[in-house]
Amino acid sequence: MTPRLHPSSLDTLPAAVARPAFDRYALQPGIVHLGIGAFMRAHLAPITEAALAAGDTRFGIVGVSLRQPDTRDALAPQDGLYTLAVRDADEHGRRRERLQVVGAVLSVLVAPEHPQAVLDQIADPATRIVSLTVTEKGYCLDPATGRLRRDHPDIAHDLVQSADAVAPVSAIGFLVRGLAARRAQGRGPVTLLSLDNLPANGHTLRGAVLAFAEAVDPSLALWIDTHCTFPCSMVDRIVPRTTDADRDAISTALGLRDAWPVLGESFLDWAVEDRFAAGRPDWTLGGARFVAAAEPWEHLKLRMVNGTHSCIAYLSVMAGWTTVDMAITQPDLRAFIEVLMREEIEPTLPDLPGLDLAAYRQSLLQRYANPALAHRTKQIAMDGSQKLPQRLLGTVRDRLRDGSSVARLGLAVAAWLHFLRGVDELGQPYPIDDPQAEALTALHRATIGQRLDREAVGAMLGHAPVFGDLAGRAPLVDAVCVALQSLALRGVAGTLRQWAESGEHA
Ligand code: CS2
Repeated sequence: MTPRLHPSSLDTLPAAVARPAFDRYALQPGIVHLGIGAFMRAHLAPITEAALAAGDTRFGIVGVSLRQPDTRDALAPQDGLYTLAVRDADEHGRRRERLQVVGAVLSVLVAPEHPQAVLDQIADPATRIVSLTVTEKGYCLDPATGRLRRDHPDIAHDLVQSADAVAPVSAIGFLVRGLAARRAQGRGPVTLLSLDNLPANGHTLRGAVLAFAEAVDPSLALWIDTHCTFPCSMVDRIVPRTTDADRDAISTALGLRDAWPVLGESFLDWAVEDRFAAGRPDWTLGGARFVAAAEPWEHLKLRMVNGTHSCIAYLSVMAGWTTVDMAITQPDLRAFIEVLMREEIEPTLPDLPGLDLAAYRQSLLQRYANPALAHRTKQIAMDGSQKLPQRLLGTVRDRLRDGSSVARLGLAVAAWLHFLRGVDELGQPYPIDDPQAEALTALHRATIGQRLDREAVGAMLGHAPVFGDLAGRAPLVDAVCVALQSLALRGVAGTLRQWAESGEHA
């Protein structure tokens, strides 16, 4: 049997595999990370690794899983070690892979099993940063307004907990209860760092944390506001879900069994505001950038990368294109996405001195075409209700404000609505993986599932938790209605063909 990846087996790795270049046992646990999934393990951890390798021992990472024990179960026998496989393709489409064993993660806590251990870790004097990748829905916000939903079941549960019997379930609940313990124990300041795809993610996190704290104890909210910082940041790296075939192939390449390696493209951009209450690693050593304001970069990335990603995902799931690279090799889809960026998204972007948007657009199309990633379109399609507002609807709002066309954005929104019918164009059913799935499916069935007219589309767009003030905006209703009718009549490929033939791509 292949031996397990473990600190004691590192010497047997092939020479080409990078490995921790520091004494892991000398590290302090300076970062507590909530939501230790593949995304974080493919950016924050390897970027921090570079600073640890340069001799900063303050920032070992304690990961927290808020729900499942699976990451802990995979990583504990490996003493926290795992492999990052950075995958690209050469000009012939052949996969190129660089393997790195990452040692920055010291341990993984499973919150439902040991909630007190998570709170203690947040309160620990060694903790300087609490970071989060809990996905959009993990913040329990109203997607349309970005405010904390006090009626969200997890938040409602965490708010009624009494101080002496605390077992929160939400990320916000853990943060605030952990900070309360920090204050009670007289510990110092700490930085709360969101790494999720949310607009102004630091401000959004701050708003949610303070709203929760205010409801528990206004003096705690004041303490948090005085002792904590919430830098905004933008992270960009495509991280497809690891498959069993990836596990096997990477384990074979290592000569050691890794139960949960992670994958990523070679592209990596992390722009983070330099506002840290208790120090931070020199993340520039791992390729990060410190910026005065991350918001313009978030704007760029959410609209260009995530907006087009979601558009590709919904069209592709319907058409049966299973991966992003497969989708983007369809000439009509590629042309549509390119023009969507150029004509409807880019004009809404803030000024980013030094950024060549045309080059950014081309490099993005190239990243999507990376065949070594095999990024599943269904993975991106999940949680649309939480993603659409910041990815597509902000762009729609900006364009409607100055009377510009939203025809292509309308097709992107229509693609999501079309996808909500739960069956692709080949007749294959699929589940809608979305916290609002039930309400959305019911609304779909009662409206556009019956007939595709302006009234039905208007009713669908009246779903306030997603569309907010866009409900009833005639130009959007019109654009979505035309696009939905075309998708129903011609299908995805036929609709994209028509766009191409109409000459609008010129
Ligand atoms: C994707 C993102 O799954 C999704 O919704 O759009 O995870 C995307 O791959 C990353 O944000 C890229 O930086």
